[in-house]
Amino acid sequence: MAEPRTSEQQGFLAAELQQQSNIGSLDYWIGVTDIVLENHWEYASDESTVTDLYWGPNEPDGHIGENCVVISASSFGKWHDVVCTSKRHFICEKENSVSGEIIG
Ligand SMILES: [Ca+2]
Repeated sequence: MAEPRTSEQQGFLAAELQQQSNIGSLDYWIGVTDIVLENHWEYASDESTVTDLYWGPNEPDGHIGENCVVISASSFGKWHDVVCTSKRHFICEKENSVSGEIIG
């Protein structure tokens, strides 16, 4: 799952959502959750604390009912907390085999 950890990675994902019209109206899971401790957001892959959060206006708003996060094309790539069992598209993340950097 995509886990935006820098402003560059967040910006890359947001730009991709805007540029690709076929995906431009949809939300996508990212690997961020507060399911372990309410309002403590951590990355799903390693449970490390998310220090840079990119919430949309009035988000997060779901409290204990919404513990998973989508990157929202309709909010220009900002994040929304949503119900974890809802069906969404998702973005995979893989390591760049040459540089070791995340390439999205
Ligand atoms: Ca929550």
